[in-house]
Amino acid sequence: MKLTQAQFKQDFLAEIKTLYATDLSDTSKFGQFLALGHLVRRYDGPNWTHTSDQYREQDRKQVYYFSIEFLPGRLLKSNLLNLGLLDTVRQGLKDLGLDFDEISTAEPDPGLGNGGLGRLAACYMDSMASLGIAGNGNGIRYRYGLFKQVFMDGYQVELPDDWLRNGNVWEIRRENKACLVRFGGNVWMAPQPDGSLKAMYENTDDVWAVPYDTGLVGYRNDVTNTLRLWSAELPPSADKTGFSQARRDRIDEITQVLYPDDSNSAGQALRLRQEYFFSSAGVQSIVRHYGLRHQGVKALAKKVAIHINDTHPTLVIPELMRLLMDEHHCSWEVAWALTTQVMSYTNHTIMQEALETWPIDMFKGLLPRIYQIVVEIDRRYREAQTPIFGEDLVNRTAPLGNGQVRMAFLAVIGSHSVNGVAPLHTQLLKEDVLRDLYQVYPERFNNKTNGIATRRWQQLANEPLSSLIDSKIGPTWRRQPNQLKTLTAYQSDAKFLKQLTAVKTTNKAALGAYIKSELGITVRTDAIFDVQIKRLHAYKRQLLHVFEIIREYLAIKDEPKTVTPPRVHIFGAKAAPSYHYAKSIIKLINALADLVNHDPAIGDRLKVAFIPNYGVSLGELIIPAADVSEQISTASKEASGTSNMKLMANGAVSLATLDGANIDIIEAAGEVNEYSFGLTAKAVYGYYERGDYHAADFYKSNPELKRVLDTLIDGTIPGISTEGQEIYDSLLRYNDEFFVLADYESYVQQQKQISHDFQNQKLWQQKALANIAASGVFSADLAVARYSDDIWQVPHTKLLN
Ligand code: NTF
Repeated sequence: MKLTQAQFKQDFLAEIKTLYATDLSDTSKFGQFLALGHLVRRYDGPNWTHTSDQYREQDRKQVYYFSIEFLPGRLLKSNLLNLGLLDTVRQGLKDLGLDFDEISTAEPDPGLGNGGLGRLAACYMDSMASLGIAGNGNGIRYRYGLFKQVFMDGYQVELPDDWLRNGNVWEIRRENKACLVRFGGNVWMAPQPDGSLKAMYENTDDVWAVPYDTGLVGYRNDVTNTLRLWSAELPPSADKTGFSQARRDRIDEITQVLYPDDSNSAGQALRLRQEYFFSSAGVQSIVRHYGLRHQGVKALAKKVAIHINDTHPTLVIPELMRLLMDEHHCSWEVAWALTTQVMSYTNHTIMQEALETWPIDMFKGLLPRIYQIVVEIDRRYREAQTPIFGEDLVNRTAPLGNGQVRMAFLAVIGSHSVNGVAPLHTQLLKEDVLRDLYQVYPERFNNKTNGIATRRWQQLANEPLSSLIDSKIGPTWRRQPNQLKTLTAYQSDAKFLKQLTAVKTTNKAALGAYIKSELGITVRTDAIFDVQIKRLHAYKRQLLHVFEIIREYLAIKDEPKTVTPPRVHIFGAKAAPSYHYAKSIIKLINALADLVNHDPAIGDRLKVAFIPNYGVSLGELIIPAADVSEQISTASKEASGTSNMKLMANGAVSLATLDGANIDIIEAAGEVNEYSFGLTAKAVYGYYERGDYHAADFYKSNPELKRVLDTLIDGTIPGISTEGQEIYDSLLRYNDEFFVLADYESYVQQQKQISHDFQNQKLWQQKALANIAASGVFSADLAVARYSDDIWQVPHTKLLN
């Protein structure tokens, strides 16, 4: 949109007056942020209204992306960027004596996701808006986000993440769009005079689902889509009938807090209630919209695509069946045909414990009508498939089995498309995790490699790099990220490579200042910034990284005269509160950091910075400063990874196992520009099949590894007597489930190579540049365009290849 600086300043000052009845000088940073937020809402208002109107008038097919997590990050700066107002506002504020960055960082970070899954959902929403796709997000408005992480004595302590404390300037409460979600009670089908059956309910526990809408601004295209998050409240009828405090608590609980686990979904009834709550409310609002508009819902599949982001929203399948049959009088056959055409499902992990299942008794008690429908889906599936695939396979794959409702199976059976998130992951779904269902529905399986929103992860997070890129290849890449590949032409441009180093140094200084203020650690900007940022999980193997730090520490102590480039090892990771082992590793890292950072013999050659409370905003600070991107999961375990792509796009080289999308990154940037190591997925599966992995052999045969491991229990690292022993035992007594010891040697080899190569800055920056140039293929825009073409069948702005 067009806005002059003068107009902006006038609007901003007026907004301050309206909101606070005082002068600018009397307002806080947060107050200024809020005023800006209101202003942006006003500037974007016409686009948002216009977009919704257009979708309705043109009767466009719409995508509804259902996800139990969304991690959008701060919105002020990204909305300004996308509206094309960032420079005007920044300059205008400067004229008023204000600093935009200080104001924008006063915005709280919505902590409404655990990690990759939620952030991916946010990146895809951004891309849908930017590609002009009629896309809607559907999720939960958690009162409290994932916990705020602090360290006390090196241990993780979880504090409430009260992100809504000061309200949320971006959302609109739309009570007129609320709907009722029913739990429990009894249900029966009563014959009607016209011969149909009507679902009758009694003694249900009713919850009022109230939507809060947030505008998702597309990149300079006048499109603003909607993210709809549902909040659980007492139904208005409670005013008349009265209610108990217990009932109110039971309702409040549903949207009170985000479940803090990602890969382990413990079978808790509350989680199931959350899942049905937002699935039901979302599907009800879709059907209401189309039911009203089309006088019936027969055309639904032409107008609606519902995407199931991991298994959590799988109940959209029986819920849509329920609405079509019970409220819109469709036959089972018609309802089922519509449902499977509308639904598509993405799987995000092969970790067995994350394939959600619910005990039938719990499920039946909470969702009696939905259970009846699942029983019928199960019955029909068995009836249709047993003659073809035999009883054994059908028993293994039916929605109901072993006393459980199996959500992933239900999702596959009720969708027309099932995708994994990187080629290796999709292959493993076909060969292992969902092998049997792949026999039944081979045509449904496809791969959609993940992508990242380059606007946030390059343009917003790394302005110095973005300007440098503009100066070389012009700004087209900002809309067409694939154009970054034209940067390859500058591989031998010595001046440009130096400028890249300078950009990196600037970003390292910014991160260094944060590390200094938060942790009191001084880091050198000429050090290698070696970064591992992701949830703390055994399979992600932060432990392997720890072993390298111990090795480096011992090496400096042994041979203080040997010259190696200084290193800063940077971690960001939250552990699920109930994940004891992961928390022990946090303690280990902090204890090691204490030892290393304070050892005068080490000086500034080696530093360890575990930055607490990692999230989107910290990612924006850390990623642009990284030299090395640690992507070191046990091959086969990381479905894709997305921090690998963000780090690559900011010129970090990957130190990576052949896992998830690492494989594709290595292929895209070229093997010589990354550092790969370790067992392949095939080798890991080989160990499983033969059952001949003996971790102790590696310990016995490698004296350096033995020495490193022994520091866990010999007092070298103070303060970890129980944690050290526990970790040591996990490796040697319980045989190292994630093959840390098997990969140690090749990992260390590559770390040494990195130290060697980093000293040749020209060579290093060539690798960095190769990564940036190849990163465009991992843009979320391209990924979302593929979903649109292959799965959702909706039009979008064309992208260059
Ligand atoms: C995560 N899965 C995977 O662990 C990552 O590899 C992947 O990049 C992201 O999804 C996005 O696809 C989950 O968070 C979950 F919940 F499935 F475990």
